[in-house]
Amino acid sequence: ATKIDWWKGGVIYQIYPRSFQDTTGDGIGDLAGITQRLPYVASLGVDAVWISPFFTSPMKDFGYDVSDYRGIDPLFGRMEDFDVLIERAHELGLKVMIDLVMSHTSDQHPWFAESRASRDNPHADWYVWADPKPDGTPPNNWLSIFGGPAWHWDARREQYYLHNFLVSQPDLNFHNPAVQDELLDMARFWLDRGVDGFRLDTVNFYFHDAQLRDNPPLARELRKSDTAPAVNPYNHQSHRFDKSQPENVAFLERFAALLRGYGAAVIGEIGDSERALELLEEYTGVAGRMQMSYVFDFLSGQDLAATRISEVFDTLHSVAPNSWPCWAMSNHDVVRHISRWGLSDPAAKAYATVLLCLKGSVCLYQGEELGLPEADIAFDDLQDPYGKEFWPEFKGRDGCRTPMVWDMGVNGGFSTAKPWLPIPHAHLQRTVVAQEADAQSMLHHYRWVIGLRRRHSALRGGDMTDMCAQGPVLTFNRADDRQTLHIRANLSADEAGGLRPWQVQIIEG
Ligand code: ISL
Repeated sequence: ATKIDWWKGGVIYQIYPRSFQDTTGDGIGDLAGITQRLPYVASLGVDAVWISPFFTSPMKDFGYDVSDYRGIDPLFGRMEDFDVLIERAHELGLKVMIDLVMSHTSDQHPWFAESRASRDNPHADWYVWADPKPDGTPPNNWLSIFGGPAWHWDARREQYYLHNFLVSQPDLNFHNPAVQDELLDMARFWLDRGVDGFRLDTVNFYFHDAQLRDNPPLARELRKSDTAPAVNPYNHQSHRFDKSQPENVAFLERFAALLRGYGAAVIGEIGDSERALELLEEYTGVAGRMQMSYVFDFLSGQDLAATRISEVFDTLHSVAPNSWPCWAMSNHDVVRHISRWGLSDPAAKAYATVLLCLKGSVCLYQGEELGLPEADIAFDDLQDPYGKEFWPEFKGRDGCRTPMVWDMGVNGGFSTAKPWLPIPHAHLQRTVVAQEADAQSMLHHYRWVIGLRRRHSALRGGDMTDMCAQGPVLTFNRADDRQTLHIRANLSADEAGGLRPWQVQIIEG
């Protein structure tokens, strides 16, 4: 049997640093807090952590707007804290993946400060600048994911710059080789500090159409349930990124070559794309430009029926047969799946079991293992700029970003100070300490099913065959050269196919 790489079929635990553990008493989590809680993470049996951005940032998008890629934001600590975190993680057998946001920087980044100062400075061409149309309007019809045009007028340069997200997140010009070289150097910097891999934010957004052509009309009706968060009246033109991107493939190959030298892995986030599955194959298929791709199939929708799961894998089988996806049901951008799908505890347990039996890698989002529901955040407490823009149709992403609840201490043991987002009372019924003491808890269930996956090579790396949905009953097999497992899951609250409500049967043989 060939050696299976750690990431292949691995379970990756996503940590949102602002909300994991505060050690400084400012109501915001930090790196020392993550280190303090690593034994808990290791106790879950996961292979790796993915830590959302902790780099120097004005925090307009809570770290997804970086102003120094090689610095730690003082809110989160210092470089020494990061070195300790890595060392401790490795002692515990955990890999560390960090989140690189390379598509754009903060407008506070020194590169952008210089770039906007004139049209002929060393960084003049590091961002995407364009002249207005003769009538003064933006160069084309591109729209920002976070609302409004994707172009912002800069009075000093008398040009527009491109931003796919916030105005304060100017888009780096990947067509400029100097930009690519610098970003590769930056990745090398973190590899040398010992990280085991990266989550690449918005990997399909790196390159823009160099000819700045208008987007074509909509290829299909925007279905509100398609993307998550569900309601964004402006993002319907983001399919400009779906054009084939030979330049991106070339860049990812350079990135892959760098990683090979370190044995590191990447998981690229393919977002807002109608061609997500084609890109999945292009990036993670036989050519191996990335190890894994983060896909959104289970991060959206009003429910997750057995039929939808089998449809996803049918499509995957025909469109991206050699790909290696990374599945997730929750993350820091979408409504927690317990609330999104209105799941009872038995239902949430069944979905966890199914998720961890699927072929691919799996990302779990902090608090998911506690069965935390989405928090209801009042407008006055709102922090997310995306939410402020679209309230009340879309309430933003704060509801899934509230702090972890550890024990019955003040603020659930998260912080001695008022947390940056309020902790819902309902969450305090579901603390780690309370669930450790209850053999039937969600936490114990996650630990059990993660352990099951660890102990069965077929669940981690085996083939997946014969997937089929009959009504609410999903069946499939996982097999490698050592074992075969038959999985039957009743994804409904009624008896079906001889299974109790929400029962999942895993039979070896
Ligand atoms: O959340 C989404 C649903 O519409 C996606 O479109 C999301 O905006 C996209 O996948 C990019 O997300 C990532 O980059 C953003 C950042 O705000 C998100 O937190 C991050 O996950 C910009 O850097």
